[in-house]
Amino acid sequence: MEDGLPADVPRLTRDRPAPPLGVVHLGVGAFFKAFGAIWLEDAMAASGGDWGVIGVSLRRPDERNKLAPQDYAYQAVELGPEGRQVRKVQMLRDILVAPEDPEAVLAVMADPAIRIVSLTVTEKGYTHSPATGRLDFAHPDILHDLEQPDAPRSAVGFLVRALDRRRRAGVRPFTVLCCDNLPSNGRMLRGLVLEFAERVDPSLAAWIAAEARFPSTMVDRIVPATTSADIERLAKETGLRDDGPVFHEPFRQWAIEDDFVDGVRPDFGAVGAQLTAEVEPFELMKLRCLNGTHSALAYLGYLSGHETVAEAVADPILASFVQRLWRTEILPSLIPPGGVDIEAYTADLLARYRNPAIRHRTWQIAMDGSQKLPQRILGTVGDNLSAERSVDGLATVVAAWMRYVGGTDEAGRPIDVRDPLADRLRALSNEAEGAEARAHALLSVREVFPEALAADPQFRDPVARSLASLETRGARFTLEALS
Ligand code: CS2
Repeated sequence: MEDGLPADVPRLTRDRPAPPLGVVHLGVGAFFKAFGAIWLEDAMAASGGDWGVIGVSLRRPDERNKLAPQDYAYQAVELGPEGRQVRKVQMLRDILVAPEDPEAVLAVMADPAIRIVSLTVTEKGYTHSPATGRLDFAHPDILHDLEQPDAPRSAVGFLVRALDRRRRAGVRPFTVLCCDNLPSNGRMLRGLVLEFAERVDPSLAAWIAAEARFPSTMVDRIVPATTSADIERLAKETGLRDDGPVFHEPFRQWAIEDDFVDGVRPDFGAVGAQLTAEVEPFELMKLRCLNGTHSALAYLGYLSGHETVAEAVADPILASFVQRLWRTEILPSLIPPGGVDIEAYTADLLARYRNPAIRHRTWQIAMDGSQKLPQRILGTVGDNLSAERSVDGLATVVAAWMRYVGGTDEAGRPIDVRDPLADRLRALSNEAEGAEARAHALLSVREVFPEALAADPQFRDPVARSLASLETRGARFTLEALS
């Protein structure tokens, strides 16, 4: 067999039916399966409610194809430093593949039983400009969705058209629960939905603005992509075939703005989620401390020849660089949420990165950098420049991203750069003569760098200097010279 499992290994099955429907989740993938689905299952076990999930894949059928033969049950494996714990998750009732049947997706989103539509569609799934947070009306999916009311492709298109159906049918709107790593994610998504709805029908936009709810959230759990080796090993341990398991760290944190349509929501608070009036301090802390250093380790770790985050932080040069970033550039930019000991928070992050059971590839985190840099790195840079603090470390991260998207590693091997702007970034990088011109060419990409930031010599010069050093002397030497 292709995956190396003997044909007679029995398949994982359900031991109970999925709960009655309450949620549609857009973007079923490893993160939702290891995070949202588990919180929902725990909240129902604690306090009841009908929160069964219909998953939607907006692009590919893979997840449905893996889970359908096992009736949408799968295992979630917690990888602690001291061992593994396997749990069966049984919240999914079905997975719809949007391009196969967009009408079925709209119909279920319009069903009055659905009270929440949650999303993990990754940064690029919001069809917005990462630098401005506004909807990209030139995006092909948005152009398509404005023309085709009954067959959307984008998450924003589905949300607006489904809300429109509910309004026409006299049904209350659902709560839109954004679970991606974007700043003020609910508020931002509300803005995108309203921009689109305004083009469709201003009275629809007014109804959504008044009646729908878009709580912001901070989500946190490290969930690397599942590999076929993970699947085989699990089958050997359990004696069961499961084509869709997920592997995750023990840690989880979910801070949610407590603002749901008619106050109706699962009892997340009973199982440890933080329901608060203000999520922004949690989001900024997590995006800048965790995702910011994750991206730093992704680019500088990859260029230094490290395959995983755990390997990268085992390299003393990278570990001290990350600690320096926190101490001198990231923490000074933050006002931590009340009661949080930020030093302890970053010490815990380092311990999480070191977890030897987690193989989180630097290449995976390096993906889609053009969509990630603004909220992970550039916001911090902007705050530090306003306060006249140094940005040398973060400028080195930006330069490492530039070095990476050029598409060739330090040994001259090609890098498989995955990014919606990959072709343009590579062309800009290759056409420029010399590191300074290359840095300036990439700083002109307006989806990523706002004009004022790109023009500021306090940022532009260290970026160009670091890129020159990365190109001539390499990542490890550049970091050593910084400290
Ligand atoms: C990572 C995140 O892939 C990435 O870009 O930085 O997925 C990270 O693992 C999660 O946000 C942790 O909560």
